[in-house]
Amino acid sequence: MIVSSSHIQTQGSSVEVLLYGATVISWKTGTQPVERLFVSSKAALDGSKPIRGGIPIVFPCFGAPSHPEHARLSQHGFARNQAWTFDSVVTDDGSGVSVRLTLTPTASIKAVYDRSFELAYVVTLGEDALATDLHVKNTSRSSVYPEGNLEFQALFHTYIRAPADQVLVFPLQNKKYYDKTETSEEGRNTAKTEMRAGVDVRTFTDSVYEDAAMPKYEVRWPGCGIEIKVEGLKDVVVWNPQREQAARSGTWKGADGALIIVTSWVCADIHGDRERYVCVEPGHVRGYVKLEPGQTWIGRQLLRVVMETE
Ligand code: TA6
Repeated sequence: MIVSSSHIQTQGSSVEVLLYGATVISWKTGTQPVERLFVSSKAALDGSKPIRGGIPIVFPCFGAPSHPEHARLSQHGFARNQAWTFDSVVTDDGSGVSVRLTLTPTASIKAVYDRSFELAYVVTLGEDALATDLHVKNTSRSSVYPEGNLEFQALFHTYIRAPADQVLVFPLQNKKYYDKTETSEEGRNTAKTEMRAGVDVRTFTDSVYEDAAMPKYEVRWPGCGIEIKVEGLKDVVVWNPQREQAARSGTWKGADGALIIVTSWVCADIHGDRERYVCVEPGHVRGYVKLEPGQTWIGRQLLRVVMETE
């Protein structure tokens, strides 16, 4: 289904964006140049399924749908598995080159989602920086409240190429988060407070930091660092599946009345290459953005290589 990709290059840096999902699948910087994003060796790049890597766009729902309007959608919504339309190349004042892609309700989207919207995605390549801006416009003409309202979640599911056993994410200390690795619903819905100065992903990590709203995050490992500045994105997710461990344990009464206690650990490397990336995902995923007819929302991340020793 991939129609084509858009490839822009400036001063050695380059970015490649597939029209499928408007997914950035490569961002290279420097004179080498060095690839800064991770795409799994198990990723399908033929449009058959969402790409495991790069920067998938999550819209209009994050994770399993929970809003009534999203009931027929799959995990992370539809933006990442639709063919977007190439709109234009925008060369700005020399600080970078931008491409603009758009997505409006297609027949396949309308079959599962009956809201009026227009998405525009602007990817801007600078010398050592990459910006991704998602514009969401409520194009409903309904003046009837609340039918015309658009309620959604949005997130950049950014896979940063880094050694998972050494990388740390700053600054999240004292931030409230929800731990999706908890095995109970109650555990997953109980807020925790981050005590660490730097968050690691040496073990299975799937943490949703609410209202982290930092002007910038830093992803650091020996010899390199990526800075992520955000606008309009109040939450951030840190994820690496490592060996997702599903503990199956419990106590059952055997036929003869004896107690049977079972504890088994199932390790699954279902994602592949887990040791070579960390996902740092700015978004609005706790609660919903609410747009009235005619309103537009913009979420932006600016990635920059801030430190590298040759
Ligand atoms: O952002 C973290 C997460 O929500 C994880 O829970 C995991 O599901 C990951 O996204 C990947 O989701 P995917 O649908 O791409 O397999």
